[in-house]
Amino acid sequence: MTKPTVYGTPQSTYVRTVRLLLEEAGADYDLKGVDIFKGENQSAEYLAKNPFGKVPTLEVDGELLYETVAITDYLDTVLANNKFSPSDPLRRARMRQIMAIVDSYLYSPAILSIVIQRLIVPSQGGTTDEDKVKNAIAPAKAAAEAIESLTVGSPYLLGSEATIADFFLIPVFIYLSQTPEFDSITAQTPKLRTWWDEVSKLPSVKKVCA
Ligand SMILES: N[C@@H](CCC(=O)N[C@@H](CS)C(=O)NCC(=O)O)C(=O)O
Repeated sequence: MTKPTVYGTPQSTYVRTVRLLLEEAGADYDLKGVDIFKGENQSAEYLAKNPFGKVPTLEVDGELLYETVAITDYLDTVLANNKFSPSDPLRRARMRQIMAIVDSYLYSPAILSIVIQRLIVPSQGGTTDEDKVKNAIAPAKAAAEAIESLTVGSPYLLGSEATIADFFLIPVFIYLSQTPEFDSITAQTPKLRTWWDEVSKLPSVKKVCA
């Protein structure tokens, strides 16, 4: 297998998900910048790699792969001997369930509404849309509480070993924990708080999410 190349913006949560797996697997890889803040993901060159203009895209052995679920599954298999996917069918299903909750119910309110309005908009000189933030708290809280009900919470979401589910949730928490809404969203999720205290100290997290 050739050295994998990840195309994407280093600040992207999904790019970070893929990089966390690569770092935890001890793999060598290249990161090629595609800056979503400058619209580089909409260039003809990038759309030829990923027709949806989303980051990340992975290139390996002349093949292009997009969608973080597919990329992480592939890398876990070829680079880590499935170390990050439980072999027990129910725990594996729980891992996929948490990943799907992050994708379908957490990412949008947490990142697209709260984080963008609280962190990105003001950093670009704009004014936070308080209504957008307010309306996103309940769905983000519901998603966090659903994950709470499925997690062990210490040290990793599903027990003693990190799984791909951890790599999906960590990048969202990195940003969300920097907003004032984090406390209310995680008020009823003590296991996730313990989990967050532990995983946020991992060297891979410090490296990828710095
Ligand atoms: N379903 C995609 C989602 C990836 C995604 O939403 N990436 C964001 C950055 S975190 C992106 O590319 N945003 C740029 C845009 O939507 O124009 C995946 O799993 O890879």
